[in-house]
Amino acid sequence: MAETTGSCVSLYIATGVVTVTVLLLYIRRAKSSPAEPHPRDTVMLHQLGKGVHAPSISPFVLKLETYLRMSNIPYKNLFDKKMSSKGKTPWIEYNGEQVPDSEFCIEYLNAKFNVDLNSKFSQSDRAIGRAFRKLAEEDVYWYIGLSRCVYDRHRTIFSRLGLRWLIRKILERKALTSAWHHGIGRHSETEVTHIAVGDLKALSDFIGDKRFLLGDTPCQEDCAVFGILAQVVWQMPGSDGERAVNEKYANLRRYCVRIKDKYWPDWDDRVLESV
Ligand SMILES: N[C@@H](CCC(=O)N[C@@H](CS)C(=O)NCC(=O)O)C(=O)O
Repeated sequence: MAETTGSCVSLYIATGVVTVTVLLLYIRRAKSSPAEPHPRDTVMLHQLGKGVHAPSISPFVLKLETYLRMSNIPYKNLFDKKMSSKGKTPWIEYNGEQVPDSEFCIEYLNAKFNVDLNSKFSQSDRAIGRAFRKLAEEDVYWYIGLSRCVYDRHRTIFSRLGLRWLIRKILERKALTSAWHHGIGRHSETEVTHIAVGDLKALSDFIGDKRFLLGDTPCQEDCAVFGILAQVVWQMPGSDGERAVNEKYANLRRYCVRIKDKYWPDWDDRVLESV
Protein backbone atom coordinates (compact mmCIF):
# COMPACT_ATOMS: atom_id res chain seq x y z
CA MET A 1 0.00 0.00 0.00
CA ALA A 2 2.76 2.39 1.08
CA GLU A 3 4.64 1.44 -2.08
CA THR A 4 1.60 2.25 -4.27
CA THR A 5 1.14 5.64 -2.55
CA GLY A 6 4.86 6.40 -3.02
CA SER A 7 4.76 5.62 -6.74
CA CYS A 8 1.56 7.70 -7.11
CA VAL A 9 3.31 10.68 -5.52
CA SER A 10 6.33 10.20 -7.80
CA LEU A 11 4.02 10.04 -10.80
CA TYR A 12 2.26 13.26 -9.75
CA ILE A 13 5.61 15.01 -9.25
CA ALA A 14 6.94 13.75 -12.60
CA THR A 15 3.76 14.84 -14.39
CA GLY A 16 3.96 18.22 -12.68
CA VAL A 17 7.59 18.73 -13.69
CA VAL A 18 6.90 17.74 -17.31
CA THR A 19 3.85 20.03 -17.49
CA VAL A 20 5.73 23.03 -16.05
CA THR A 21 8.71 22.40 -18.37
CA VAL A 22 6.48 22.14 -21.45
CA LEU A 23 4.64 25.29 -20.36
CA LEU A 24 7.89 27.23 -19.84
CA LEU A 25 9.23 26.09 -23.23
CA TYR A 26 5.96 27.11 -24.85
CA ILE A 27 6.03 30.58 -23.20
CA ARG A 28 9.69 31.04 -24.20
CA ARG A 29 8.97 30.08 -27.79
CA ALA A 30 5.90 32.29 -27.97
CA LYS A 31 7.93 35.18 -26.57
CA SER A 32 10.86 34.69 -28.94
CA SER A 33 8.86 34.25 -32.12
CA PRO A 34 8.52 37.67 -33.79
CA ALA A 35 5.06 39.18 -33.58
CA GLU A 36 5.33 40.34 -37.18
CA PRO A 37 7.80 39.64 -39.99
CA HIS A 38 10.65 42.13 -40.36
CA PRO A 39 10.03 44.72 -43.10
CA ARG A 40 12.16 44.23 -46.24
CA ASP A 41 15.07 46.55 -46.99
CA THR A 42 15.10 47.84 -43.41
CA VAL A 43 17.94 47.16 -41.02
CA MET A 44 16.68 45.60 -37.79
CA LEU A 45 18.94 46.69 -34.94
CA HIS A 46 18.85 44.31 -31.97
CA GLN A 47 19.84 46.09 -28.82
CA LEU A 48 19.31 46.47 -25.08
CA GLY A 49 16.73 48.80 -23.58
CA LYS A 50 17.14 52.50 -22.82
CA GLY A 51 20.26 53.72 -21.07
CA VAL A 52 20.16 56.00 -18.04
CA HIS A 53 21.55 59.30 -19.42
CA ALA A 54 22.39 58.08 -22.96
CA PRO A 55 20.28 55.93 -25.31
CA SER A 56 22.28 52.80 -24.46
CA ILE A 57 24.67 51.67 -21.75
CA SER A 58 26.54 49.81 -24.50
CA PRO A 59 29.12 51.93 -26.36
CA PHE A 60 28.83 49.55 -29.32
CA VAL A 61 25.07 49.97 -29.60
CA LEU A 62 25.45 53.75 -29.48
CA LYS A 63 28.18 53.54 -32.13
CA LEU A 64 26.11 51.44 -34.53
CA GLU A 65 22.94 53.48 -34.17
CA THR A 66 24.92 56.70 -34.65
CA TYR A 67 26.42 55.20 -37.82
CA LEU A 68 22.94 54.28 -39.13
CA ARG A 69 21.82 57.87 -38.56
CA MET A 70 24.96 59.40 -40.07
CA SER A 71 24.54 57.22 -43.17
CA ASN A 72 20.79 57.76 -43.51
CA ILE A 73 20.18 54.04 -43.68
CA PRO A 74 16.58 53.03 -42.88
CA TYR A 75 16.49 51.00 -39.67
CA LYS A 76 14.22 49.87 -36.90
CA ASN A 77 15.17 49.25 -33.29
CA LEU A 78 14.34 45.99 -31.59
CA PHE A 79 14.84 46.42 -27.85
CA ASP A 80 14.64 42.70 -27.35
CA LYS A 81 17.94 42.26 -25.44
CA LYS A 82 18.67 39.26 -27.65
CA MET A 83 22.37 38.51 -28.06
CA SER A 84 24.02 37.76 -31.41
CA SER A 85 25.26 34.32 -32.46
CA LYS A 86 28.54 35.43 -30.83
CA GLY A 87 26.78 36.14 -27.55
CA LYS A 88 27.16 39.93 -27.75
CA THR A 89 25.10 43.03 -28.43
CA PRO A 90 24.51 44.80 -30.84
CA TRP A 91 23.75 42.89 -34.04
CA ILE A 92 21.60 43.42 -37.10
CA GLU A 93 19.29 41.55 -39.42
CA TYR A 94 18.79 42.66 -42.99
CA ASN A 95 16.50 40.85 -45.43
CA GLY A 96 16.96 37.62 -43.52
CA GLU A 97 20.74 37.91 -43.04
CA GLN A 98 22.16 38.19 -39.53
CA VAL A 99 25.35 40.13 -38.84
CA PRO A 100 26.96 40.18 -35.38
CA ASP A 101 29.52 42.77 -34.11
CA SER A 102 29.17 46.53 -34.58
CA GLU A 103 32.26 46.85 -36.79
CA PHE A 104 31.28 43.93 -39.04
CA CYS A 105 27.78 45.44 -39.24
CA ILE A 106 29.28 48.72 -40.46
CA GLU A 107 31.45 46.96 -43.06
CA TYR A 108 28.42 44.98 -44.23
CA LEU A 109 26.20 48.07 -44.46
CA ASN A 110 28.89 50.12 -46.21
CA ALA A 111 28.96 47.47 -48.93
CA LYS A 112 25.16 46.97 -49.12
CA PHE A 113 24.26 50.67 -49.16
CA ASN A 114 27.39 51.94 -50.89
CA VAL A 115 28.34 54.18 -47.97
CA ASP A 116 31.81 55.61 -47.31
CA LEU A 117 31.85 58.13 -44.47
CA ASN A 118 35.63 58.33 -44.86
CA SER A 119 35.66 59.28 -48.54
CA LYS A 120 36.85 62.83 -47.85
CA PHE A 121 39.86 61.73 -45.84
CA SER A 122 43.37 60.67 -46.88
CA GLN A 123 44.70 57.15 -46.24
CA SER A 124 46.91 58.57 -43.52
CA ASP A 125 43.95 60.27 -41.79
CA ARG A 126 41.95 57.06 -42.01
CA ALA A 127 44.81 55.18 -40.38
CA ILE A 128 44.86 57.69 -37.52
CA GLY A 129 41.08 57.38 -37.20
CA ARG A 130 41.38 53.62 -36.95
CA ALA A 131 44.09 53.88 -34.30
CA PHE A 132 41.94 56.21 -32.17
CA ARG A 133 38.95 53.91 -32.55
CA LYS A 134 41.07 51.05 -31.25
CA LEU A 135 42.32 53.18 -28.37
CA ALA A 136 38.72 53.95 -27.42
CA GLU A 137 37.19 50.51 -27.97
CA GLU A 138 40.06 48.34 -26.80
CA ASP A 139 41.40 50.45 -23.94
CA VAL A 140 38.98 53.04 -22.56
CA TYR A 141 36.29 50.35 -22.88
CA TRP A 142 37.87 48.27 -20.09
CA TYR A 143 37.95 51.27 -17.79
CA ILE A 144 34.25 51.87 -18.41
CA GLY A 145 33.36 48.21 -17.74
CA LEU A 146 35.50 47.94 -14.60
CA SER A 147 34.28 51.29 -13.27
CA ARG A 148 30.64 50.34 -13.66
CA CYS A 149 30.91 46.78 -12.45
CA VAL A 150 33.64 47.03 -9.81
CA TYR A 151 35.14 50.43 -8.94
CA ASP A 152 31.85 52.30 -8.47
CA ARG A 153 30.92 50.93 -5.04
CA HIS A 154 27.30 52.03 -5.47
CA ARG A 155 27.01 50.53 -8.99
CA THR A 156 25.21 53.79 -9.77
CA ILE A 157 24.29 53.13 -13.40
CA PHE A 158 23.19 49.54 -12.83
CA SER A 159 21.14 50.55 -9.79
CA ARG A 160 19.40 53.25 -11.81
CA LEU A 161 18.66 50.63 -14.45
CA GLY A 162 16.96 48.64 -11.70
CA LEU A 163 19.36 45.68 -11.83
CA ARG A 164 19.03 43.45 -8.76
CA TRP A 165 21.90 42.71 -6.36
CA LEU A 166 22.44 39.20 -7.76
CA ILE A 167 22.68 40.42 -11.37
CA ARG A 168 25.08 43.18 -10.31
CA LYS A 169 27.19 40.54 -8.51
CA ILE A 170 27.22 38.32 -11.63
CA LEU A 171 28.28 41.30 -13.78
CA GLU A 172 31.03 42.16 -11.30
CA ARG A 173 32.40 38.59 -11.37
CA LYS A 174 32.23 38.50 -15.17
CA ALA A 175 34.02 41.85 -15.54
CA LEU A 176 36.76 40.83 -13.10
CA THR A 177 37.31 37.47 -14.80
CA SER A 178 37.43 38.81 -18.36
CA ALA A 179 39.64 41.77 -17.36
CA TRP A 180 42.01 39.36 -15.64
CA HIS A 181 42.28 37.16 -18.74
CA HIS A 182 42.71 40.23 -20.96
CA GLY A 183 45.51 41.41 -18.69
CA ILE A 184 44.22 44.87 -17.77
CA GLY A 185 42.61 43.38 -14.68
CA ARG A 186 46.06 42.62 -13.22
CA HIS A 187 46.46 46.38 -12.66
CA SER A 188 45.10 48.27 -9.66
CA GLU A 189 42.15 50.64 -9.98
CA THR A 190 44.57 53.57 -9.79
CA GLU A 191 46.66 52.16 -12.64
CA VAL A 192 43.67 51.36 -14.88
CA THR A 193 42.33 54.87 -14.29
CA HIS A 194 45.77 56.34 -15.05
CA ILE A 195 45.84 54.45 -18.39
CA ALA A 196 42.31 55.60 -19.31
CA VAL A 197 42.91 59.23 -18.39
CA GLY A 198 46.07 59.10 -20.55
CA ASP A 199 43.92 57.85 -23.44
CA LEU A 200 41.41 60.64 -22.86
CA LYS A 201 44.23 63.18 -22.90
CA ALA A 202 45.49 61.78 -26.23
CA LEU A 203 42.00 62.05 -27.71
CA SER A 204 41.59 65.55 -26.34
CA ASP A 205 44.98 66.67 -27.70
CA PHE A 206 44.24 65.18 -31.11
CA ILE A 207 40.70 66.54 -31.46
CA GLY A 208 41.75 69.98 -30.17
CA ASP A 209 39.47 72.59 -31.73
CA LYS A 210 38.27 70.35 -34.55
CA ARG A 211 34.54 69.70 -34.76
CA PHE A 212 34.99 65.97 -35.30
CA LEU A 213 37.78 63.43 -34.98
CA LEU A 214 39.47 64.13 -38.32
CA GLY A 215 38.22 67.60 -39.18
CA ASP A 216 35.11 69.65 -39.82
CA THR A 217 33.12 66.73 -41.20
CA PRO A 218 32.43 63.50 -39.36
CA CYS A 219 34.13 60.25 -40.35
CA GLN A 220 33.13 56.65 -39.72
CA GLU A 221 35.34 56.38 -36.64
CA ASP A 222 33.48 59.24 -34.96
CA CYS A 223 30.66 56.78 -34.33
CA ALA A 224 32.84 54.49 -32.23
CA VAL A 225 34.71 57.29 -30.48
CA PHE A 226 31.39 58.97 -29.64
CA GLY A 227 29.94 55.63 -28.44
CA ILE A 228 32.75 55.33 -25.91
CA LEU A 229 33.14 58.99 -24.90
CA ALA A 230 29.39 59.44 -24.40
CA GLN A 231 29.58 56.73 -21.72
CA VAL A 232 32.31 58.63 -19.90
CA VAL A 233 30.59 62.00 -20.24
CA TRP A 234 27.07 60.91 -19.24
CA GLN A 235 27.08 57.45 -17.75
CA MET A 236 29.96 57.26 -15.28
CA PRO A 237 28.82 59.68 -12.56
CA GLY A 238 31.43 60.59 -9.97
CA SER A 239 34.31 58.82 -11.74
CA ASP A 240 37.76 60.27 -12.47
CA GLY A 241 37.02 59.75 -16.17
CA GLU A 242 33.90 61.87 -15.94
CA ARG A 243 35.81 64.60 -14.10
CA ALA A 244 38.53 64.50 -16.78
CA VAL A 245 36.15 64.98 -19.73
CA ASN A 246 34.14 67.64 -17.95
CA GLU A 247 37.03 69.67 -16.59
CA LYS A 248 40.57 69.13 -17.93
CA TYR A 249 39.60 67.74 -21.34
CA ALA A 250 36.32 69.58 -21.76
CA ASN A 251 36.68 69.63 -25.56
CA LEU A 252 35.70 65.93 -25.38
CA ARG A 253 32.43 66.85 -23.72
CA ARG A 254 31.82 69.54 -26.36
CA TYR A 255 32.60 66.96 -29.06
CA CYS A 256 29.97 64.59 -27.60
CA VAL A 257 27.37 67.33 -27.27
CA ARG A 258 28.02 68.31 -30.92
CA ILE A 259 27.39 64.76 -32.16
CA LYS A 260 24.41 64.31 -29.85
CA ASP A 261 22.81 67.56 -31.11
CA LYS A 262 23.46 66.72 -34.76
CA TYR A 263 22.37 63.08 -34.85
CA TRP A 264 20.21 62.54 -31.78
CA PRO A 265 17.38 65.10 -31.71
CA ASP A 266 15.30 62.45 -29.90
CA TRP A 267 17.96 61.82 -27.22
CA ASP A 268 15.74 62.81 -24.30
CA ASP A 269 13.01 60.37 -25.40
CA ARG A 270 15.54 57.58 -25.49
CA VAL A 271 16.96 57.93 -21.97
CA LEU A 272 15.53 57.01 -18.59
CA GLU A 273 16.70 60.25 -16.94
CA SER A 274 17.55 63.44 -18.85
CA VAL A 275 20.51 65.44 -17.59
N1 LIG B 1 33.29 43.85 -30.72
C1 LIG B 1 31.91 43.85 -30.33
C2 LIG B 1 31.81 44.15 -28.84
C3 LIG B 1 30.38 44.08 -28.34
C4 LIG B 1 30.33 43.96 -26.82
O1 LIG B 1 31.32 43.70 -26.14
N2 LIG B 1 29.13 44.17 -26.30
C5 LIG B 1 28.93 44.00 -24.88
C6 LIG B 1 28.00 45.09 -24.36
S1 LIG B 1 28.85 46.63 -24.32
C7 LIG B 1 28.26 42.66 -24.64
O2 LIG B 1 27.45 42.22 -25.43
N3 LIG B 1 28.59 42.00 -23.54
C8 LIG B 1 27.95 40.78 -23.18
C9 LIG B 1 28.92 39.71 -22.89
O3 LIG B 1 30.13 39.91 -23.07
O4 LIG B 1 28.46 38.65 -22.47
C10 LIG B 1 31.14 44.89 -31.15
O5 LIG B 1 31.79 45.79 -31.68
O6 LIG B 1 29.92 44.76 -31.30
